[in-house]
Amino acid sequence: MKVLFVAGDPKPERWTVPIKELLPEAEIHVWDANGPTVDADYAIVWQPPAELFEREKKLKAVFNLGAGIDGLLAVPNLPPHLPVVRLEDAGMSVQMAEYVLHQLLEASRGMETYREQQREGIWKIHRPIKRSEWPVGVMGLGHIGKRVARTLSDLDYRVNGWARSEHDLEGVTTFAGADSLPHFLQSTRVLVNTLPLTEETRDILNYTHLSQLMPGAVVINVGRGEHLVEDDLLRAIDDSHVARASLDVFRQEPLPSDHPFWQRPEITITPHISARTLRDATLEQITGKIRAHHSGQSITGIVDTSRGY
Ligand code: OXD
Repeated sequence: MKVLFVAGDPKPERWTVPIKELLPEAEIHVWDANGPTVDADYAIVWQPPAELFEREKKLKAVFNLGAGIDGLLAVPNLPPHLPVVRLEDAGMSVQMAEYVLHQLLEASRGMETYREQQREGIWKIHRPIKRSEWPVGVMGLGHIGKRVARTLSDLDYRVNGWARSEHDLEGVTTFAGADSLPHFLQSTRVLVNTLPLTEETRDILNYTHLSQLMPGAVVINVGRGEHLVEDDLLRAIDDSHVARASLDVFRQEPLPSDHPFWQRPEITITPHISARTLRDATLEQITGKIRAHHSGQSITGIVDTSRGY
């Protein structure tokens, strides 16, 4: 069996050495744009070049080194029937839950105010949090969205969840489909986006939707930059409808240094770190699936490419 590693890591041996340890029966190759065709059986990829699919015609499946497969599905020449396998959790959802909780607490516990007071040497206690004033709405109820929703609901926040299809989640009020979106938004003050990027969800965080949130809204985007209409967020902040936003993903990454978001005190920017790919857990999962697939067993995480996730 031949496995091809295709990710722009300047030190690919950080990946290929553990892959070989986990899959000693395989021949491991690193993608070389100028090198020969490998005739690989499996490719492990992150944002691969289009030439991969022009050259490697014997692939039996392609494994994505991330949860979001929008980048991979956008590659021209991706053969329509090639199974695409996304990363399933592999330590990501717990990181996402931590990130969202941190951003929520910054707002709901007024942490910035206490930091400002410290700078001025002021000891002043503000009124305690009323959880009823901070209903959270999680968009997307996959592995990540569910973990976020469960974490916040365990801390007694009121949590709504919205997804394309029906979900049943203890402690979470769930909404399904486009018709229920207004009701979901109107019941939500802290909007957390964990949706996959598809043609249906692109631009979903737009002014029409943001302005339906409860007043003093907080927007936490850990999905994709293309979910958010950037000017619409600035407009909703200028209207004082959205009080703050925590953004981990952007239409252009790295975020250009002259982007208006940098100058806005209401916006917290992080450089796409809300959930890092954890190498050990990721490779254990992917190599386990390669071995299973190679021996004819069924595997989970195969993307429905017509649905886009
Ligand atoms: C992912 C990401 O999709 O890191 O996993 O963005």
